[in-house]
Amino acid sequence: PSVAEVDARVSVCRACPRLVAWREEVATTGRRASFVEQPYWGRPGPSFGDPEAPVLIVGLAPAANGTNRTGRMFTGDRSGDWLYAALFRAGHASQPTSVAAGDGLSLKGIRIVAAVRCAPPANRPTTEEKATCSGWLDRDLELTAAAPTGLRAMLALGSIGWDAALGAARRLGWQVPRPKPRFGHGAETMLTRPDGSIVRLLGSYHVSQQNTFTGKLTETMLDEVIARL
Ligand code: DU
Ligand code: SF4
Repeated sequence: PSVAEVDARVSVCRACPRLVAWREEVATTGRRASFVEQPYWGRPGPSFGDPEAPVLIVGLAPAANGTNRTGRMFTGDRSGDWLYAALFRAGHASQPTSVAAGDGLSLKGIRIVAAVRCAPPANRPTTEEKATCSGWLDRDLELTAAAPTGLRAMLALGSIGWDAALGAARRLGWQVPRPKPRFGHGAETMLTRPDGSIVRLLGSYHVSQQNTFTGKLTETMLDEVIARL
């Protein structure tokens, strides 16, 4: 399949009963007051960005009133404000803001995916939900790696993204260093594909308000790790 086909298929996935119920509840009766007049997407979030990107950014999961509302990765929430502003500073995004589909935003050289594609209650997917959704991430890595440009690097936002990227690499038969590389801000490891090509995996603290409001993740810290991609 192509990237577009995988995106189309993931956008109608209903494999996780708890997440299907939550994403649809938030989208109907549970809308945030400030968005109550808006239609909500209420489905899984497909990948977004350059379909032939050499770099993938691996997030955690859609935000209930962000991607679950707008249908686009990191769009319409504070995490996205941080991420896209940084991608714009680095020259990868056509504009610093990501408001909604149709706002003119495009990414160059970067595609954004996530460990889990449906908004989880309290932003916490279960172990089973992470395992169920992992097949979609496998396809993203596989397709990107097989594209003419190839996959050169991944940036995992947070430890769930990091573990998901390592899991996908293992399932695809890529060599992952042992012991398992540890997540941290600025962590880096190298994954080796069966043809010998190298995919770098970098880690960054997640761009969630928990980290950006408290100063655990600063703009400089994020810019530095994006520059290394
Ligand atoms: O229509 P399309 O060119 O296949 O683009 C689909 C979707 O992907 C669009 O919302 C922009 C985004 N995109 C991008 O961000 N960067 C690219 O290089 C190509 C497409
Ligand atoms: Fe499907 Fe993933 Fe959503 Fe589960 S989290 S329903 S596997 S898209």
